[in-house]
Amino acid sequence: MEEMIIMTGISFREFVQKLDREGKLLHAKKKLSLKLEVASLLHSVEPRPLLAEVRESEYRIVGNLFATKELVAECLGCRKEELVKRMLYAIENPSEPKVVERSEAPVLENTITNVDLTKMPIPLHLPNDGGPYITSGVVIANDREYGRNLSFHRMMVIGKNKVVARILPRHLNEFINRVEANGGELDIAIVVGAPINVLLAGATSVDIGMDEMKIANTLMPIRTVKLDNGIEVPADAEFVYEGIVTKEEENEGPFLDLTGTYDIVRRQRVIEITKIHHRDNPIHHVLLPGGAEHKILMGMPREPTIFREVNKVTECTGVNITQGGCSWLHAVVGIKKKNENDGARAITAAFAGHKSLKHVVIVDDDIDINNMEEVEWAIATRVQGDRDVFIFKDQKGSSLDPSANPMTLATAKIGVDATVPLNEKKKFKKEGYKEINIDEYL
Ligand SMILES: Cc1cc2nc3c(=O)[nH]c(=O)nc-3n(C[C@H](O)[C@H](O)[C@H](O)COP(=O)(O)O)c2cc1C
Ligand SMILES: [Mn+2]
Repeated sequence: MEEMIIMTGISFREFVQKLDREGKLLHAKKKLSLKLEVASLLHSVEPRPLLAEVRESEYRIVGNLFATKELVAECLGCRKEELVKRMLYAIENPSEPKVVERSEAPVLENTITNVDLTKMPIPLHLPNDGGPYITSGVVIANDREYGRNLSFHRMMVIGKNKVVARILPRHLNEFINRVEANGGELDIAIVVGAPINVLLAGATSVDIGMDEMKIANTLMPIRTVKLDNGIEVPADAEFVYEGIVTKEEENEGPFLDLTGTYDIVRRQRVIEITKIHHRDNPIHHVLLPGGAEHKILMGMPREPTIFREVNKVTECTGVNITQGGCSWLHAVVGIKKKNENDGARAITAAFAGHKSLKHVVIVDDDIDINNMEEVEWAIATRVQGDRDVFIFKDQKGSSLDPSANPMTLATAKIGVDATVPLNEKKKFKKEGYKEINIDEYL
């Protein structure tokens, strides 16, 4: 594959300004309340990006900034169709970001040491939510052996300098356990208003010990700056919260998540926020829970990992994590079938490429994986249930799936092989009528 290197990355702020120049950024004409109004307006204008001032904070908010793949592609300076390959290239070719001096880092233009989260533009999204939530925060943490890790964690504000964070048993959780086993506490930095490469890398699942910031840097070059706690953060971010993961636990939730249904309340770790750094005139990034932007950031980074696994067993032509499947539970995978069992092998590989995937449909490359009517047509005309549907019982599923067991995550998974048997290609060809100029006839 050809090398894909761009020299300069675009910061969160520069992208907001670019969209504004192009007339693609909506401006709310009056100040919004953080209580429900911000969320309601973001929802109403989806997927158009919106900038607004808020009543309860001096800082502005922006949302729906990356609510479509087109917006993501525009920010990365590529075509929508190139995104999966761009991300795969970044995963396979991580590179070291440039570290700059503090004086060169806009994010350090201002530092608040007397933290008061009630003054921050953190919205209450729905009346039944457990509290206001930071939704766009990418947590950066260091481990002595594993190095750096990036991951998203929603955070519910529970005090002036305290949040309770949803931390699934993945890498950050492992870092916490490791430092606590040695009697320490984990320092973290939470980035809000992170550039698109950091957002995508933060949502990418790679092996522990792989530094997602290096993936971000290959996706688009980034400058970082070192904080007092030793953590390097994007130098051009809007906000960075410094924090410590305490041993205290509190109720986290209820929270309306990706699926549009309520996630349960759980005992989760409390994070103490010790400092807030921000650029001049900063903009807080709001990721509307269950909204289009949330879906894009969740689903997109799973497409390259599925692509990679499927490509190991047969030629993969594309992956679509579908919006209707909450951009998490469903995928359509295109293959160039060469062996009769390629469809079945692709199903197993797709599940390996995204552990939370529940249903997957494999199609031939004559089907447009982004057109769900075509995918359904393939299921309708090419599938025999007793031959092509594979059911896997008692699998580990997603904590976001309300139909899975919320404690054990037990779920069934289904793979549908909607590809055509190799020797019957002709029978399944989609025939078309001849194009005609109707003006000659009517
Ligand atoms: C918008 C968004 C919100 C997320 N919220 C959470 C969360 O609250 N808790 C969590 O554990 N993972 C959350 N994730 C998923 C993790 O970021 C993702 O699984 C990541 O790969 C974990 O990093 P790790 O592989 O380094 O552990 C979220 C992802 C996105 C894109
Ligand atoms: Mn990781």
